[in-house]
Formats: sequence, structure tokens, C-alpha cells
Amino acid sequence: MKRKLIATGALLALSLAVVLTRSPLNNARAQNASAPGSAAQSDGGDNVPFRLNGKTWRDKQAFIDSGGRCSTKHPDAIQAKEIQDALTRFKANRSLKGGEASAAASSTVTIPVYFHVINKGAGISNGDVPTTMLQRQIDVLNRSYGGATGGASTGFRFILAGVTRTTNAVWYNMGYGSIEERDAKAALRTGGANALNFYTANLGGNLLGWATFPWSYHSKPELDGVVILYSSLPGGSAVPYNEGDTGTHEIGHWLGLYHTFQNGCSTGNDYIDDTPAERSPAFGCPVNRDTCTTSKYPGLDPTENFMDYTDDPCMWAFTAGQSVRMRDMYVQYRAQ
Ligand SMILES: [Ca+2]
Ligand SMILES: [Ca+2]
Ligand SMILES: [Zn+2]
Repeated sequence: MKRKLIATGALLALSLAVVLTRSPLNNARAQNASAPGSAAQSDGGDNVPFRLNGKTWRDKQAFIDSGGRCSTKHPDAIQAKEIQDALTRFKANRSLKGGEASAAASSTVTIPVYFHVINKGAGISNGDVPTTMLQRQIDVLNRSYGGATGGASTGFRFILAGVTRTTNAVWYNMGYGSIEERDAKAALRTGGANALNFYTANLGGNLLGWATFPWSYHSKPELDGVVILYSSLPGGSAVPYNEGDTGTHEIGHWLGLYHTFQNGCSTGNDYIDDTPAERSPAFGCPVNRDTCTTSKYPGLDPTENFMDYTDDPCMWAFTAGQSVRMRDMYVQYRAQ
């Protein structure tokens, strides 16, 4: 159950008693179905203008199509197979070594998080988010990765390890892959492969965020981390992406997860067995979406999954399979 969803309105609070008796999946869907305005957020283009961070799109579909939801660069099919083969070899080698490795694979991992708040001046309207919001982001991560919102408990925990604040109007609007991104990271990044560097800024290109994958650390350690639109932090202004799940999502990439719709309707798709295949990103709060049909692709689309593109109040789960992959990826690429 995504408890934070319940807190969003008196209407939902009234249904709390009913909600608490439902399963997580039915619970989220039941709330979505009864939420005012949910029709305007259903799957597909609806011609209701969508506004985010001062820009307006024709509708939310147009925003999703713009690529702004997440600009993390995914590997192509050949690279993805190489990454998968390397993981398979790593796990086989690890199991040969026996108990020591399996103990490391089952204990709780605490990730130190170094926030780098890039702003263009004082105050939240200039991106200088208060430390209370950073702590709230940490709390969101501990709930989402700890299974407290209804998904699998991944064994990852997060602690606030440090905060830097930099006023730089050029870095503030950094775009994906830009010189500004490189310069900011070169100046600010700290820690080793296990340290999460979490940059907040306004971001050029109307982006919500992006991440680097764990297998990129070895060749480009200086670029490692996640970059997040400052107003997507919990309590920020980037409705409906302002509950901190852009952070949750991008850190999923940082720990080796692909999007749930990666490779569409295919048996391999996102390399996770327990996320049903999905043809395209889901957005808004779709109910009973099923874009890969036939007996080959059982199950509804995993629109509640943190690695899809739905609204923050509607994504609340990692799966057990994703948990295993993140742990494996951590041990392979990030463990100290
Ligand atoms: Ca899958
Ligand atoms: Ca299906
Ligand atoms: Zn993504």
C-alpha cells in the first residue's frame, strides 16, 4: 500500500478503513479509480494541457513523448547482452566461492548519499532546497527501498552523508551530457563506487532527471550519480512528480535496473522475470493497463513499479526480481 497516497486528501482519508483491508495492488487501483480527475490522467493522449516547471505541453502524453520523464541513456541490445553475460559470469564465479559471498549478498546495504544542491541564488525558488527536503528525500528512499510503500524490501537503506551548496547560474540549467554537467560533477563529486552523489538543479531540456548505470563507474567514475530536478523532491512544486520518486526511479538505474518497458513485448524485456512485459511507458495513473497480451505475456503492465513512468502517487513498488538484480549489481560494481 502506498501510504503517502492516503495522506493527500480528506476524501481518501475517509476511505482509509476500507483501503487498509485491501491488497496493495487493488488498493492503489481502487483509489485511482475513485480519485477526482482520474479520467484526465488515464492512459493515452487526452488533450488536457500539462504544465511542468514553467512549460506547457499539449497533454501528458506529449510530455512523455518529449523524453523529459527520464533521460538516462539505456544500453542498446548488444551492450545489454554483454552486461547480462558479465553478470551471469560474475554470479557463477561468486557461487563457486561459496558462503562468504552469499553473506555479503543478503545483509543490509546502507548507501551514503551526498547531496549537491546547485542553485542560482538563495531560496527554494532559486533551487536552494532546504536540508529538511533532502532529509525527506532520504526518508522516501528508505520507505520505497524498504518495502514500506507496498513493494519488495530491497535491503538497501540510505543515509544523508553530506550536503554541498553551490550558486552557479550556468550549472543550474545543466542538460544531459552537457559540459555544465561534467564541470559540476568534476568539482563536486565525492566518495567511491558505493557513494551516491545526488545532484539537484533546474535542468535544461525540461528534464526530471537522469542517472548513470553501475557498469559505467569503472570507465567514468567522475560522472557517477543521479541528477534530479530540484522541484521533484518531496514537497516540491513539480506536481505530479513531487513525492520524491524521481529520486527513487533514478537510483533504480544507478543500481542497475532498466525501465519496465525496456524492449517492449519480448521475453527478455527488462531482464527481470517478475515484471510483466510492457509495450510502452505508462503515465498518469492507468488502471488495468495491458499492452502485451496473448498467453506469452501474462499479467497486467507493472504500472505501480518505480521503473515505469506513472505519477508519483501511483508508483509504489519494486519487485523481488528487481531487488535481486540491484543487489547483484551492487556486489558486482559498487561494493567496497
Ligand atoms: Ca520483465
Ligand atoms: Ca500482459
Ligand atoms: Zn528512467
